[in-house]
Parts: sequence; C-alpha cells; structure tokens
Amino acid sequence: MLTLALSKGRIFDDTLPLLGRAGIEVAEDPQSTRKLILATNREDLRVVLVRASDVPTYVRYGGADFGVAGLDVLLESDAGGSGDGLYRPVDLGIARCRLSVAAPQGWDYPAAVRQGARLRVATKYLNLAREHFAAKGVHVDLVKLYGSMELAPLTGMADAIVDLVSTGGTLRANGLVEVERILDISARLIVNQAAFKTRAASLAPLVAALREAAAARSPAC
Ligand code: PRT
Ligand code: MG
Repeated sequence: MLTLALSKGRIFDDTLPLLGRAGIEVAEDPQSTRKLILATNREDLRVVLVRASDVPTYVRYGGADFGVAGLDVLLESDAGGSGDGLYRPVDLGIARCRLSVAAPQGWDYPAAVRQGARLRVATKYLNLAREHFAAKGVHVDLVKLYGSMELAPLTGMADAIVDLVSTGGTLRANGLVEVERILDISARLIVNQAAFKTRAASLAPLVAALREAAAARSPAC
C-alpha cells in the first residue's frame, strides 16, 4: 500500500486533476467526509489528509510515502537544517502564489528601509522572512502569527507583514499593498527517500505519471 499525503483545500483541489490525468480517482470528497484516510480507485494507493504544514513531516517520517506541499512550507520547515529524508522530484506548477512584503497603502516602505529604521514585521514565515531581511540588511523585529497577518498593520501591532499573495484581493480589501516580492511559490511533489528506493517498483511509475500530468497542464514548467 502506498500513502499520499495531501492537505484539504487548494492543494487537494489542484492535485485532483493531476491524479485524474494519471488515472487515479479519490473515492471521497474531503469537504463531505470527516475521514482522514481516503481510498482511491487503486487498491495499492490511499490518500491521507493532514495540515498543509504537516505534509513534509508525514513524508519525512514515513507516515506517508509521498505528498504535495507548497514551496513556502518546504523552505520554512527546511530552514532549521532538518532538510533531509525527502526528495523533491517534481514542481507540480499548482497552487501558485508568491511570498511578499506588504504594508499599509501610503506608508513609504523604501524610505523607511533607506533610513535604516527598525521595522516590526508580522509573519507566519519567521525563517524565510529573517533570511530575506538579513540579505537586504534591513533591521527587523519579527512577530510570529499563525493567521490573518493582514490585521497586524491595521491594528498598529506591526509596520508590515510577510505573507502569501495570489490575486492580491486580500491585501486590497485590507488597505495593504505589496511592496516587495520575495519568492515565487508553487506546490512540489515530495517523496520519502527510503520509500523511493525500497518501493521503487510502485512509486516510480506514479511519480513519472504525475510529472507528465504536471507538464501537460503547464508546458512552461
Ligand atoms: O489554512 P491552514 O492554516 O489549514 O493551512 P495553510 O494556510 O498552510 O493551507 P492552505 O490550504 O491555505 O495553503 C496551502 C498552500 O497553498 C500554501 O502553503 C501555499 O503554498 C499555497 N497557496 C497558494 C496559498 C495561496 N495560494 C494563498 N493565496 N496559500 C495561502 N493563500 C492565502 C494567503 O495566506 C492570504 O491569506 O490567501 C490569501 C491571499 O490570497 P489572495 O488571492 O487574496 O491574494
Ligand atoms: Mg490557509
């Protein structure tokens, strides 16, 4: 039995068509079941539903043989040097967004940076934010939040945020603007290194089929 780790929401929704192209159908819809383990039309493959930020952990420790995780999640969780135990063979080109710095409309971020001001920045991505500002030589106090980062500048708790942006609608709705792009993000297929060797006969064709499905979907990747 092979186990694929996915998270509910956009990762599951965007992975489903790729699985479909590879001939795989998931038996149940995560929105309408409380089950955490979903069967597929293949007897040798099941899907487990975990939090987006837990996907690398499940794959690294063998709770799943492979999984789909955003580059943001992978880089943030690798930053402590815990990187290995994972292969990342395919950029699936799905769940695309970017990691950016955003600040209230009308606040002159470049001027604040030029003046060497010490900025308070709220984010879920402490490691990625720390690396970004250190590389630019910007002094920051980082404040860790778990969600609704947009609220931090609106309440005066922070000068700026580091968060994911896709359409920009959330920032606009909250009077914030993107002032710096840090990194382009897409979801990656990740594979447990040991499983990749010991279960190659079943895993390798699946990885190849998902690579083809991703390439067919977005030839540019
Ligand atoms: O929601 P939960 O706390 O359970 O976990 P999660 O937020 O980590 O999971 P989920 O499903 O929201 O995101 C999973 C992955 O999707 C992320 O790790 C990214 O790689 C990818 N992704 C792609 C996004 C977005 N686009 C995105 N727009 N993840 C989050 N967002 C959020 C963003 O944080 C902001 O709140 O959507 C809002 C901005 O969207 P726009 O369209 O208004 O700009
Ligand atoms: Mg979310």
